[in-house]
Amino acid sequence: MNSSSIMCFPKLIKCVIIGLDGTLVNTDAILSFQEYAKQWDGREPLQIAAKTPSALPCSPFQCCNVKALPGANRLIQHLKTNGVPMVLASNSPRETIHAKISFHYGWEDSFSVIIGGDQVPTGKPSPDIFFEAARRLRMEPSSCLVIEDSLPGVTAGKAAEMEVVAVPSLPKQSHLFTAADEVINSLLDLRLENWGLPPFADWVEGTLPVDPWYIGGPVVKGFGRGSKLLGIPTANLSTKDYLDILSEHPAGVYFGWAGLPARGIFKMVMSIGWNPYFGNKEKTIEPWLLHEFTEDFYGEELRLVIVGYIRPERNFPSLESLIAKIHEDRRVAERALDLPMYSSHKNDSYLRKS
Ligand code: ADP
Ligand code: RBF
Ligand code: MG
Repeated sequence: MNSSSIMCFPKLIKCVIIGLDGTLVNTDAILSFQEYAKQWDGREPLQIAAKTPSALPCSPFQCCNVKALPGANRLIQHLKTNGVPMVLASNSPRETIHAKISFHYGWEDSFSVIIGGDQVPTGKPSPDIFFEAARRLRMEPSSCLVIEDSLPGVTAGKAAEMEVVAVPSLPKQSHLFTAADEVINSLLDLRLENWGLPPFADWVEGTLPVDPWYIGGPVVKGFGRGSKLLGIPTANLSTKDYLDILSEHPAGVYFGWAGLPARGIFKMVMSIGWNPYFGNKEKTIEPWLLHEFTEDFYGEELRLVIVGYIRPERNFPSLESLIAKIHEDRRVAERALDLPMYSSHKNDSYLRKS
């Protein structure tokens, strides 16, 4: 479903059912076997489901390392504050779910119901777990919104005749999720109002504040696609020193402050990701410094403080429409960075260090 049809026929969703591994927490880094299941293409449902590693118990060490995905805490807090019932529905055994979420303050109490794979006859992609969730909440399946990162989860949600938002946990997998009602890039892109639920109230003038994060290094050569010719030069940073931090943040368009020790501190808007329009194989970090420079500064140390998120990366029907959108991003970032909540970060000492 595209966003215009969502707008035309607003849904009346009353509760949200969420998966755990890959949707709320990042367990993929630990359970490499999960990669296999996540790439499941729907052709052998039950065989693959039987191998789904989230059904395996995890050791206490592994459970301690289960990190909340971007937007997970925000979503749980928001739904709780607004009194929207939430169910956690995972193929993991109930005990394992408990161990994993016990490290996340307030999660266990936020869910009206938690259902493990050991509490239903058959795990996802069977709809059993979602039927059980609706039954326990006394809701019609059509009033339930499922949020899932994997194909078995989406398949199960649709088999239960629920509305399903897919948030693929592996990059570049969106095209496989045709059964979902909507596919988003990360939980940051969830628009609850499209489903008749209370909207997030933390967007500020088209931007979403994020906990600041920091990257820096020498400016490297990019693809030399002539983005300068397009009027959009981007001072690329190497991704290889930042694989960990990049894996913690969704691809997308962000903004913040950029420091070049010899030149000063500048407003900055950037894309991080695979540039879908160009279909890159490698992730790139592409900051556009919002200042006219008279010369290049390849090799110079560039420091970035990233303070807000604007939108996911997208494909565009033409180069002109991509350029127009990037200019719109520029306007959004320029205006937002004058707000005290963002402008204060201009003084961060990280930007001045050489
Ligand atoms: P590349 O593909 O090598 O990154 P670009 O066409 O994106 O080439 O140009 C980027 C280079 O242009 C930067 O590395 C920097 O040296 C220079 N540059 C000049 N003005 C800017 C600006 N406002 N923002 C970013 N880079 C700029
Ligand atoms: N590339 C895309 O393919 N899709 C995008 O949505 C996109 N958004 C961008 C937003 C900003 C603010 C910037 C600076 C770049 C963006 N790009 C995007 C990357 C652009 O394609 C890239 O900088 C040029 O291709 C040069 O490599
Ligand atoms: Mg560049």
